[in-house]
Amino acid sequence: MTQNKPPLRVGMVGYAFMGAAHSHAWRTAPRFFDLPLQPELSVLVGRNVDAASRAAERMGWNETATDWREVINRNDVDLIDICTPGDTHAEIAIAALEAGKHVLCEKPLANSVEEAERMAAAAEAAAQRGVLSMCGYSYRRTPALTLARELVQEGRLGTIRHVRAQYLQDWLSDENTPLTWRMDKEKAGSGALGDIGAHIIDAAQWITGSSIAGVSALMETFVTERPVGGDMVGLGGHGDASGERGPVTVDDAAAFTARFDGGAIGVFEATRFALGRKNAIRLEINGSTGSVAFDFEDMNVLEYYDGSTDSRTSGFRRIQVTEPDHPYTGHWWPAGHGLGYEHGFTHQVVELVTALADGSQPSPSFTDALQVQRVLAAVEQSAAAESRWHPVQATS
Ligand code: SOE
Repeated sequence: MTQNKPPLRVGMVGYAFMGAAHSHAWRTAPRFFDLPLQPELSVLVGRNVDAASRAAERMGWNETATDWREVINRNDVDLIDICTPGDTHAEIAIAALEAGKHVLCEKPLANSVEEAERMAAAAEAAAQRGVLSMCGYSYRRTPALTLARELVQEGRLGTIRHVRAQYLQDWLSDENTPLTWRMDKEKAGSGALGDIGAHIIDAAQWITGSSIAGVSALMETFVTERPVGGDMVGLGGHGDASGERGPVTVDDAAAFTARFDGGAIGVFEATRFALGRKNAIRLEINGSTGSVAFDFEDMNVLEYYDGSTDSRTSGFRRIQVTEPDHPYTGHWWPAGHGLGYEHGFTHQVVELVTALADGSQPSPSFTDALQVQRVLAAVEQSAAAESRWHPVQATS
């Protein structure tokens, strides 16, 4: 462990899938990056004492607590890491900021624009007191996507014309996969749209440097009832033996077109029913002088088309984003050895800790995440209105 560095004492609320990923990141970042602060896994917060203690033991936390309200007021905690379902983000984040704690909040920021606006306002007020915050859109920290943003910023793609973005999972394809909090609008805010659509909205806006200015959308819930009794992680599992089924109150899939403020047009798709696609985040961005293409299921590669080369030698190049001078990768393994899903969370910690030490605004900020929340709301409004939907008359 590195000595003589100011500690960053973390209190994390929640310990399911995201809690495990964040814990890994807090443990690992100081071992591979020379951080200005030394993260300490101080307190894991969970309502169930026994389960939280087992999780703390497994994930490397020093102690546990059952009430986040007590932890945000401790003077031996510096940052609150929120890894809970979206219905608790606003209450915890605003209280923590007002208590003077930095905040890392999982995505999406909130379950509504109203909540997100309150969170962004609290974050701006807290920043005036040197209390900073970040929203956990961790896919930005995938080296290949960071490289894509660098290429856009360097002008290598020219004027951006098209954004093609998909986030494809299939863990709900089986109609007997049981209900969990992710299928409950009260807990999750929305389904595929907010859970995974938010990621591609954030990534597309961040890479292009343009914001979505308007959408036309449709959303679908293919399976409207499921067995009760799913597990907390919410990615599958088996229902209880009762045979009882309950309502799905969120979308299974969303698709929308978008206009960007820079003039580009976009096509977005987020679904949990793309049978065979496990965690396929696919982005293709076409510009006037170049294109990039990415698939998270091949996450160490960025495809790049350089429009400036002559037609005899042109074509998409597969860039192995593992060289020492690629984003983040020089801190890990020699070229060609590759990184995984968890590295994005570690890079997220690196960016956050560096910003906190500098006193600079971490990115994405709560205001950045509010913009994503506004796109989510626009998609839901458009899908509900179906105002510009033109039915096509059947021929038979
Ligand atoms: C479930 O769809 C999920 O766990 C998302 O909530 C995460 O944000 C994504 O990284 C993996 O899939």
